Amino acid sequence: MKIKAQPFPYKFEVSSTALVIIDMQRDFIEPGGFGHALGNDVSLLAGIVPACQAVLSAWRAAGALVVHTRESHLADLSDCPPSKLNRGNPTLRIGDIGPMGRILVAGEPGNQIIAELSPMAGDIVIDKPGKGAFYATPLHQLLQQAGITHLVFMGVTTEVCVQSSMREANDRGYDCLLLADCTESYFPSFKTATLEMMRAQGGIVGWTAQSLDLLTVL
Ligand code: TIU
Repeated sequence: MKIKAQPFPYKFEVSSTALVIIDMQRDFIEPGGFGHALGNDVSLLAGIVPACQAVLSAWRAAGALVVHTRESHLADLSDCPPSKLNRGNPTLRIGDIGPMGRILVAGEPGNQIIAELSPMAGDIVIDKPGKGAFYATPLHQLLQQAGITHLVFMGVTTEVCVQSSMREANDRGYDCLLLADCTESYFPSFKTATLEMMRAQGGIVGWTAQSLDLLTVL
């Protein structure tokens, strides 16, 4: 298959491509979570949910692999380095009790993927302690076992976990496509800059496309 993309058309086969949905968790999208505690206006992020749902549903119908990630830490925070725990001046720190349970801790209500994009049996779900999806996770090994060479990315936030994950994937040899209308940032200018820098220099990190261009071929 070939779809319209920047900086040039993106070619892939569904059998060797995974849809990677980064951190579409209540902790980032709903008030009272980690994103909110960091001082961000979280309302912007919910806007991409319908487009993400449309892609997820078409991707499932095509029978292709789906990966979800969650930024989450163990209850004892042994996988959260002091640099991450103490950075900045949030109202609630990682591990503190907020309105949706303990902030960014695995298993807490706020740490769950939003209901609209819930994982299903057969999906891969990765809990990751870092911003990138490959750091301290079995993701690369699982993708290799599944014969995956191409990754289509959606999720939040564009310049933090999505960008880190896509860069890690690119360095591991995956051809990566980011769906521009299925990713969002708390800072619109950062989203724009990230999309531009990923596809610059002949696709130095990968490609960007609109979800409709993918839906058309699916
Ligand atoms: N703060 C921010 O923009 N993002 C994160 O902390 N994590 C993710 O992007 N998932």
